[in-house]
Amino acid sequence: MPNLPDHLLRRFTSETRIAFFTGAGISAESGIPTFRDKDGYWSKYDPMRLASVQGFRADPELVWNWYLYRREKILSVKPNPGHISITKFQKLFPDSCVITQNVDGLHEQAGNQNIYELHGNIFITRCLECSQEMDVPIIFNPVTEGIPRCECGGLARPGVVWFGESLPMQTLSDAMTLVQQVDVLFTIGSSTAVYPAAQIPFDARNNGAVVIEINPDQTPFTSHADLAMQAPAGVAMPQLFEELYAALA
Ligand code: BV8
Ligand code: ZN
Repeated sequence: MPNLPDHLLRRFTSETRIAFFTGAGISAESGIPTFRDKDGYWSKYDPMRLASVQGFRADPELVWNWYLYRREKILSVKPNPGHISITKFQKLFPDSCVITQNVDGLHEQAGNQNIYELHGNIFITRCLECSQEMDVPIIFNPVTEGIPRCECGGLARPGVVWFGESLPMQTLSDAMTLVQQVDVLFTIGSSTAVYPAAQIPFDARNNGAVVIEINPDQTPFTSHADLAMQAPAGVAMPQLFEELYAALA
């Protein structure tokens, strides 16, 4: 049973401009917990304590322990068929881009190109005060070694965007410009709950793009999608790629 109905399949030619917008769900099949699923991070921890500047200043050791746990978890897994399908898609559509909320670097590890990390990267370490990137080990023990400090005296923090922080302006503006121009946007594994990133599928839709959602659950975007594939990314993406590959061959 093909996933793509004919009227959508016909929208794809070798010139089609495609963007892949992704959230934590695309990494779920690699074994990385999401945030809002029933066993996700936010079901166990308070996001404002672990993913905000205030939370970090209140207890930098707690926050570093969480991020170091996540860094080790990510280092122990690999990209899944969802990430790898994008690499295959990009062989057919070399100008396509990946706009991700994820900080795990799995898109890059899978060989994806033209990646826009809206929320930073968990393996980057920055100074809390001057934001300068710091060249320090990605794994350390905050209790026995203490938290590294910048030359300016500021504490090291993970190079991700926390709640209440603005997104990297150039990355966000480049991504928003691309979204104005795409013909097709796939929104994959995002709860479309966190703004301004969650605006992306809506903007694509408003600009006349075909938007295909891949998510086992419903989201606030589902009713706006041209096609909602309620399946895991690691299952749906390879199927979609095969269908398009056959149609374009
Ligand atoms: C900001 C840290 C302002 C990095 C994270 C209106 C407009 C603008 C802002 C706001 C607004 N209302 C509220 C805000 C504030 C806030 C916000 O949006 N809050 C929400 C909760 C209401 N936004 C912010 O604070 C942002 N900053 O607006 O600043 C500003 C402006 C100028 C100057 C100064 C300040 C910053 C947002 C970034 C927050 N950082 N984390 C990290 O540690 O990772 S948020 C965290 O959630 C992640 O970064 C992630 O990107 C984000 C979204 O989660 P998802 O990726 O969607 O993951 P989630 O678990 O939610 O969902 C997973 C989905 O996958 C589910 O739907 C599930 O069904 C599906 N799934 C599961 N398995 C699979 C699957 N799908 C496919 N296949 C599978 N196998
Ligand atoms: Zn500094």
